[in-house]
Amino acid sequence: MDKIAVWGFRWAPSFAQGLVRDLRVRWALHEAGLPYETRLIGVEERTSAAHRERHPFGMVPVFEADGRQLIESGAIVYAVAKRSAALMPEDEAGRDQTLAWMFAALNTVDVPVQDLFDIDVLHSQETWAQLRRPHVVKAVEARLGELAGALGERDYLLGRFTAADILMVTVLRFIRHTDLVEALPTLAAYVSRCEARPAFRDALSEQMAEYALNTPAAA
Ligand SMILES: N[C@@H](CCC(=O)N[C@@H](CS)C(=O)NCC(=O)O)C(=O)O
Repeated sequence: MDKIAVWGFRWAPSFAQGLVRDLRVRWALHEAGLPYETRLIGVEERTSAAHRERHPFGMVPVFEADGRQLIESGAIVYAVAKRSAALMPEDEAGRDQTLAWMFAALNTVDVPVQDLFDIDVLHSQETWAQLRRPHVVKAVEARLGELAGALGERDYLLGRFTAADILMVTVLRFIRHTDLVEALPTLAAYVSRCEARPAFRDALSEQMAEYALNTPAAA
């Protein structure tokens, strides 16, 4: 992969800092040892014609490598992982398992996690949110219990670190405002283990440094 660029937001409010999904792309690139440039846009630019051309839903991240652009953080992390043994085993069975757990992160764990994030962080004052919260907490607890069971005593989802861990951990970070992960010691240790990786720390500190540099005067 040559000339890699990642689109993210120039700045994000504190509740979103460290969650914006270009983080998972940056993390994958650091793990793979692939240098990249960032292209930062203002939140207001996401609906501009220029950005819509890059991303039909007006979101970040967008990824560009070798002159080709890609949307969807899961697909982007997969595209990087396909090219790096650091992110995915080279045998077919290992690749299939990595992809399965990438889908599990984004399609099975993320759904209740995002429900809870919406309730607690985006809509906490709404009556519907307060009414719905107990049901969603139960759904998240059940899913996290199952995830902890599947992880068992392994260090990473597939034993060795893969792209699936990048997606799972960046999904779980969306409920960092709760103690639901901490309630499951093996899962909490897994998240800490992944977040202690130099590639994660580099990716996060780069994203945070850009936000710090671009903090609006009124924030
Ligand atoms: N499924 C998409 C979701 C991307 C997404 O939700 N991006 C957020 C930032 S983390 C965004 O751009 N939000 C702006 C908006 O929804 O208008 C992916 O994983 O790339």
